[in-house]
Amino acid sequence: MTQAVDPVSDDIVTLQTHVLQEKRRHPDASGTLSWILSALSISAKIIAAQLRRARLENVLGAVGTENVQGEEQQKLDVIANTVLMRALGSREGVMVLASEEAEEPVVITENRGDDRGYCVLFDPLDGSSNLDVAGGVGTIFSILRHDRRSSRTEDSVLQPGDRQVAAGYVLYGSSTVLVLTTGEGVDMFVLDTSIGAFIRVERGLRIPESGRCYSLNEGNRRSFPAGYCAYLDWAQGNGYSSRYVGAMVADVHRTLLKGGVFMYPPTEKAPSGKLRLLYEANPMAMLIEQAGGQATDGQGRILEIQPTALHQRTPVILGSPAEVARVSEFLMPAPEAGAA
Ligand code: AHM
Ligand code: MG
Repeated sequence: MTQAVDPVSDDIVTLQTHVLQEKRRHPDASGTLSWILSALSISAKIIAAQLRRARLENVLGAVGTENVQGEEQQKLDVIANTVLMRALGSREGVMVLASEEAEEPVVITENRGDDRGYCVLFDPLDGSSNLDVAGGVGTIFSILRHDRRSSRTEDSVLQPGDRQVAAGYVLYGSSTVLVLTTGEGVDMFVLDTSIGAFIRVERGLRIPESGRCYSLNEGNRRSFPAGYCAYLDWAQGNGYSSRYVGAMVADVHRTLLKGGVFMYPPTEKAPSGKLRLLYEANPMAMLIEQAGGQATDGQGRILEIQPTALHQRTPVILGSPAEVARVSEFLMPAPEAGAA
């Protein structure tokens, strides 16, 4: 017996159609955001194709240069960055582009004294140390409306994460998955390479309320603040599993779908953690909150942090609300002896 098809709930929706549908719900929108999302989608397809052929084309390994954070740049970091800069830089309405791979934001259009136009911030190829072993890597992006109050156009990128109008990531894994929020829930798309289109596979994605899994680099445990170690002792005593790819996009994607908690705590080497606020933590925090989860730096919501520098770092704890709440409890300072 063939299964009945419901033409409404079983409809085939590409990312492009999805974006047009969203725009139709906001008739006043200029359409600029749709153009930006389309540039991100094209970039993701190009990067996915490059990654698949990387070993064959001999573009694996380091370039021999370091980026602004003193990290060794992989050839594919540079390629992915160039693809995004080219695709986004020519889109009308893009005012500023900021990348993990570039020291300063790139101003495309100068401040015209209004709020029209957008800043797009991205980590072109996150987790790129996984490339040589064909592991999962990703692109992370954050979109802010231009802030006309900023004295210099490029300072417009320094807005707290709760001002993001859209955020998402692309996971280049066993399939290419794009996860997107425009502030009204989280939707997931998978690249159908045979037709070259992202197809929507999930609407209104919700993170599980809890999940018995933690994800962090336990090799750094000796230099974690005591609260994290106490949480790990608790989790291990309660039968939790550990999963860590070492690529934020892959680890956050698993956490989003299966539940649990992902963390990058402060360490001796990186006292503010390793992950960057503006183009790693903020977009992931927006996605996780939009899916019903929580994201904190151990003290408060990541999305409320006022940034002061493009490449600033922050500790990250994000995932299922019950698990983030539990980690936060372990991080609370013990009440002073004798306190009422
Ligand atoms: P990158 O942007 O230079 O690739 O670094 C960020 C990556 C994240 O994807 C991942 O969560 C983290 O670094 C892993 O760091 P570590 O190897 O210290 O566990
Ligand atoms: Mg990164």
